[in-house]
Amino acid sequence: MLSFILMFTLFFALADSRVRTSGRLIARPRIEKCNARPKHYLDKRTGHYYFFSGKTDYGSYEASWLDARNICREMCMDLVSLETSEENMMVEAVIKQYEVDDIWTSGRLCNFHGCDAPHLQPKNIKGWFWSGSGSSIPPTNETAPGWKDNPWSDTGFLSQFVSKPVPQPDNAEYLLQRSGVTIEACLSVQNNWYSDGIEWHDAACYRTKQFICEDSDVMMNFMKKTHPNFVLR
Ligand SMILES: [Ca+2]
Ligand SMILES: [Ca+2]
Repeated sequence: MLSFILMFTLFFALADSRVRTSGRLIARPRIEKCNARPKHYLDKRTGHYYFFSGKTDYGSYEASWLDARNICREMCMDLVSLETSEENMMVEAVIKQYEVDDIWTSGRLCNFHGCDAPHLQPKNIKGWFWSGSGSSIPPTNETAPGWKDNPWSDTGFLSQFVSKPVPQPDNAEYLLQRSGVTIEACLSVQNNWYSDGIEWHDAACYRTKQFICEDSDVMMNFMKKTHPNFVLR
């Protein structure tokens, strides 16, 4: 159901470039950018290429979550969706190798119109999904099948205020300063901010980070439909 809602939303977003999220445009893919996209890593099982922004002309540039998504989407990609522990290990290796503080993934809290379905409750546990692929993220308080442990950090910013660790997602920024933009609705992979290693954290989407893009089947299919002679390289 969630993926249907997402596909539906995406269809109209693509069909009408005036559709806005968070007050800004959703970018359409562009042929020349798709074919010139950087290819740093390949997942042989899916044929998906990935790139890390810090290894490109973007250098140390950091983008908000939506801006980072749009950069990826213009290249027939999207922010990385970590459906498998292999992909997660690849991201961990990149963060380690380049000593990155944190990166954006496509992970998103379903906290907008159409997210009231019972199977998405409670939202902080069952309401997360990969906006890049449309698939849901396993419950945040469990270790998913095929994973060696739960990738969400078991601690974070709020832990200092109470006597026990407060696991992620904790919506900390919103709890400390309630406003429309401080909701921690986007998923970043952070490098040892709380002596917790390289782990998943919910973070406010306006914050700027480096990012990893992954080939998007949705973007590529859109290009094939709208440009029948398009051959992606
Ligand atoms: Ca993926
Ligand atoms: Ca958090």
